[in-house]
Order: sequence, then structure tokens, then C-alpha cells
Amino acid sequence: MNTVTRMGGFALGLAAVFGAAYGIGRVVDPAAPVAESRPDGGVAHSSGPTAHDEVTDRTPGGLLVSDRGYTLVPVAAPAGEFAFRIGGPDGRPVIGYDVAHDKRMHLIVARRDLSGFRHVHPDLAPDGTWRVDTPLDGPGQWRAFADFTPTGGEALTLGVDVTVPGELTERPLPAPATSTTVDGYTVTLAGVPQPGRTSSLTLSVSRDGRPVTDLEPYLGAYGHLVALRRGDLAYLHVHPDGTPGDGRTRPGPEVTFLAEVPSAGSYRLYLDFRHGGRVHTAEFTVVAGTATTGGDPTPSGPAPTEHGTPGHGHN
Ligand SMILES: [Cu+2]
Repeated sequence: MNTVTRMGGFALGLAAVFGAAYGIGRVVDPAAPVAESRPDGGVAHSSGPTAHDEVTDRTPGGLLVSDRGYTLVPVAAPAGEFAFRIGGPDGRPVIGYDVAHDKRMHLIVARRDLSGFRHVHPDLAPDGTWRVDTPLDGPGQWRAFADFTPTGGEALTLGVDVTVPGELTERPLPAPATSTTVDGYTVTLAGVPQPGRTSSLTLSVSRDGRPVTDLEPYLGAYGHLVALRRGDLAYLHVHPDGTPGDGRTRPGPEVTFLAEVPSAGSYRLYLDFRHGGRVHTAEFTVVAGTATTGGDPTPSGPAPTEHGTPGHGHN
């Protein structure tokens, strides 16, 4: 599949959107200091740790376009490409990044309705610009998350809204379910995240009715899980429980994660796993704060839509 050709039409619109949102001058001038691009009009500055950081530590990732002096700035890109920079506390694009989960930069995108999830790894140019074949696969209101650790700094996830023009069709969030299929694989989920504490989520992969026991390492684990909160797309920290080669973690069929969710409510989980030389993404809707399913998933059949939804009458 030629994704560049297929997505080429969107990039033109993207350039227009960035131009409108960030100012044409900044978009066309690659030397412009990115710290000035903060949408809130503030001036990025480098300050030491303060009491404010305590509050920031409890804020879920991905909700801020600028945090602790670092700012996510999309930049104009050729057709079929998505490009951005991270502005640093000194106002210049960040060049140095630490490797985390095998990569220096993780770019995650999803539409505001939680459809269209993609997780890609851009390439860094010497001037601090990250480039990747655009993962924005069609029209919509997208949220782009940059998950990275600047060298000498803390891990950060910054998020920015990106609009891809075109006919928008909002998709309803799929009902909660404990089983889903992707690319011929069946993935089941055991466990329900509980607010305020670390919850264990176990995903199990099978194919043609047989457990998959030869998952391939991906990003330093046998799976990579991203969770986004419905309503604001808060990006949650999820850590694999065990790593390949640690003497206790097996390559499937089960992959266990430790998730921390900040509140009750609906979340969309995206499990990336690698098998047969390809990365597959299984998606689940979960309602945090409901009774755990433990190791006894609901039998297959229509998933409940109202069950356990906190705050009935609230969408
Ligand atoms: Cu990644």
C-alpha cells in the first residue's frame, strides 16, 4: 500500500491549518525560535523546580501543548509528511533526546472521537525537526502526542490539536468489551483500571483458536499499551510488567501491563504487539472504576452499553 500517495491530499490541507493556527511567518521560517509559538502567548522560560511542579506531576500526560519549558510545535511539511519540533526552555528546538522504550520519540495520534489511532516513530533532522510519513489518516479533529525524554530532563508527553479538513463523520465510541479481533488475531482483556491506584491489565493474544506463544519484542516489551481518556484524551502512563529476557516474562500469549488512571470513566486502550514481523493494534473500550472482570471475562455476545457507566445520564 502506498500510504504516501493515499495521504498526499491531506498534507496540503494540513499546511493550511498550521499556517492559520501558528502564524505563517513561523511556519515558513525554519529558523524562527519555537518558544514564541506558544498558543497561550506566554514566553517559554527556564525555571528551576517549584511548588508548581507538584501539581504538574499529577496532571495526566498529553493535555498540555507546553509544559516545563518544552513546547510541541507542528511545522509545515511536504505532502504526505507530518513534521514538528520540540521547543526547549532556551527557545531553541531540542536536539538531544534519551531513548525510552527503544525510541527517542514516540508520536501517537488519534481523532477526538478516539478513532484512527496510530503510533509511529519519526526521524530527527539535525535542526531538531521530526519528520514521518503522516499518520493522520483522513479528515477529522486529531490530537497528536509527542512522548519523549529530553536529555537532562524528565519524560514528557505533549499534545496538540491538528485538523485535517474534509467531511467529518464522528464515530461513536465502541461499547466496552473484553475481546476484540485485529488482522486475524483475537485479543482478550482481563482487568479493569481503578482510579487512584495501579491496576493490572492482562491482554492475551490468540490466532485461529491457538494461543500465540512467540510474540516478538516491540519497543522493549512484548506489547506497548496506550490509554486515552474519553472527553479530553488524557494520555495515560502504562508500563509493561516484565521485559523480554528477564527470565520470567514469556512471549505470550499473555502480556501484562500496570496502568494508572486518574479518574473513573471511559478509556480507549490501544495494544501494539508484534508477530509475524508486523505490528498489530488491538483496541478496547474500558470503563475505569467498575467491578473488575478479573480472569473471568464476560462471555462473547453483545457488549453492555450502559453497564457500569458512572454518572448515568452523563455522556
Ligand atoms: Cu513508540
